[in-house]
Amino acid sequence: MAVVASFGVHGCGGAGASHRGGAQTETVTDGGLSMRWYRMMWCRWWLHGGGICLMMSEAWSEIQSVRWWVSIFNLVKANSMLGTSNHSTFLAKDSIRAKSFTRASMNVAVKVSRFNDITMAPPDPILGVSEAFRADTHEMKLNLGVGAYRTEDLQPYVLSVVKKAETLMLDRGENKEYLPIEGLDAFNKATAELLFGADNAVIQQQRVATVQGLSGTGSLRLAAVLIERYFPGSKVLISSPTWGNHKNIFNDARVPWSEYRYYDPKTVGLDFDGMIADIKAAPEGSFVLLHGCAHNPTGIDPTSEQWETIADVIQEKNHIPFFDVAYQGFASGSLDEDASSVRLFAARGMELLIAQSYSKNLGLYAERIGAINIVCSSSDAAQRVKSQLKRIARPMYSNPPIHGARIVANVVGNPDLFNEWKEEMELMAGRIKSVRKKLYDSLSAKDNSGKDWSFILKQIGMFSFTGLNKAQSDNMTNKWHVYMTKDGRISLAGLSSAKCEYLADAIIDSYHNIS
Ligand code: PLA
Repeated sequence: MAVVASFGVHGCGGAGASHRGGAQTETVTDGGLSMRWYRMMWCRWWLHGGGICLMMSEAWSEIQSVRWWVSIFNLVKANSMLGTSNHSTFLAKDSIRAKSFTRASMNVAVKVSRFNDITMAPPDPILGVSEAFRADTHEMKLNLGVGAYRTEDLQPYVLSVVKKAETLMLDRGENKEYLPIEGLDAFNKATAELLFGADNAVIQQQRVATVQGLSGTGSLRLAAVLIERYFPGSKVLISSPTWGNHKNIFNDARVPWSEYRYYDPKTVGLDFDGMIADIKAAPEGSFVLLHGCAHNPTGIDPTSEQWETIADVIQEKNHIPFFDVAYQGFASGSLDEDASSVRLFAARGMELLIAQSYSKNLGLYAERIGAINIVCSSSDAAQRVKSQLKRIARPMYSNPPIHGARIVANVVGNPDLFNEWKEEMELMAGRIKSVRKKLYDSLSAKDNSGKDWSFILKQIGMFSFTGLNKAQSDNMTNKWHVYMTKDGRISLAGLSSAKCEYLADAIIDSYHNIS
């Protein structure tokens, strides 16, 4: 319920004559009835039955002035003539609540919001963690929720190649014209080549439809809409567990999904047999969502032999592979190695979808830069698919932002910057690997229970899936001020070597003392 203290109905009907500053009448059309009314700041009191309205003004001094009372009198007269007075359209509406107030009844203008049925949404399971972290004032607090890279001082990091590319762009005095719907050509070319390798047959034969997207999320969403539109009823198979937003993306695009087994808590590893069985059991022609590298949240990737078997089964069942590549270069430190799963499928001549993101590997989180690539069996099909992706993008956001696209195109297109980028990426990936090792060492040294923590070393990418349950994760946050997602995932990209021992204490306490 909103108390209508100030009726901000400007623009409804024509403005009436102004009596004096601050107290003016306006003609308002409401439900076909016209009435003259006073704009005021606090509230209106309607004296019951008398047809008189008493108004509070913005300023006490104004109420004391004779002219103000004259203007009130004029207003009331006008309202009576129009037959509105306190039987106005406001009173006729059930949105006015009457309250008894000594001898007079007070009608506080309270409006029932049209949005009343909208309930409060829960905080986002990942981005909501950062909000809670910001509100915490404890000096030892640690944000291991969102996967965002931090320096050893736990500060956000802007890559030096990004700064160099931005300087180049500024020197060139680039304009801010709209991009085409499909995005920046130079970016689309660079991103597809980075993914497949410039000499890949799919590029040479122009069989890839590439459209710039709003980072990984927006690119996934474009593909989801394409699936909903052109493969109605087809299911997307997603790993259990997966990045939480995958489900939201397919739900909102009205694409049915189901899960395939992926993580085995007993081995703290891949449930490969379960995964293969579930992909086999899915209806023919399903889309199989795969994490290209650095599976989120588990940090467990199939081996190259396992990837071959996954490709076999997908081919047998006529499924369509759909890769989410959000961490190219960030898992191993090598762009080519992290793209090997995608390239293996492309080399088999399969049609596939790949969403890319530059949030992590170029640290362009807020620039929202990524792409959707759809490999088709002919260049003709690729052109048609691209035209439909553009058609999906146009009513959603018209065309994508230019800044991040130019940064990527400049970094990838300039051999010096490209090499420098690879070095910086190795450094970032290396720092994450070193805190992973340090955390493992600290846990092993401090925990005398005999528990084997080596699974942490086997996981790759920015995350570690600790195996802590919700209650234990809550203890990490409530007692230790370590912010993490409730599925037990911690982002090692947000950890410094200096905090490894503290984190190990928190994990040991939560693991052993909370069930
Ligand atoms: N796909 C996967 C598997 C991801 O982990 C993320 C990001 C994305 C796509 C999308 O990122 P983008 O839209 O910025 O390109 N996952 C983060 C952030 C790093 C997030 O939840 O949005 C995470 O903490 O899981």
